[in-house]
Amino acid sequence: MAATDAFIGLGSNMAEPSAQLAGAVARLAALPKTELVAQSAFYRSRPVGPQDQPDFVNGAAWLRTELTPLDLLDQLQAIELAHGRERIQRWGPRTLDLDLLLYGNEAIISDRLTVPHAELANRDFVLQPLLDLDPERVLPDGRSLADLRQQCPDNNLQQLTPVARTLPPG
Ligand code: ROI
Repeated sequence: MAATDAFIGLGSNMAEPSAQLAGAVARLAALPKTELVAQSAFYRSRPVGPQDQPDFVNGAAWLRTELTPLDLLDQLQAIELAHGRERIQRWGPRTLDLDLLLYGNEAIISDRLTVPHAELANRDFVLQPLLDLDPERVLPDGRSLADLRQQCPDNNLQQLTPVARTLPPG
């Protein structure tokens, strides 16, 4: 099977968020049939949703994978569990959230998965890390990440780390 470029959103606002994200990137890099192409900068962002919770740290990882979307989703959920994720409160604090944002140029709607991620266009803490990784990227419906970023609400992103590429371009 040919490899597909997949983009994973990372978020945490509990138990040393930056360390949670760094650990998650290491686990993503170790997934079967998968290479880590690059990781975005990490950003501090104000919470969307309930405000009575800590700021988040957000980022994204660019994978090149031969896993199917659902196999990749299973792997993401296993990593979340390994990081002690408990689904207590909708839109509440979490140790680690991994979202399958983009899978090649595919549009997927199933009971377990919506790709591109439903909230992608509305969240600067998702769009900016994606732009770090692939500034030319266009969604399956033809909208560019750059245009969406200009139009979306501002969550006061503050860059914490640099962008890091691990594979040569191509
Ligand atoms: N807010 C920010 N800033 N970052 C997130 O990753 C995030 N994730 C969530 C909710 C609670 C909606 N708010 C968020 O799930």
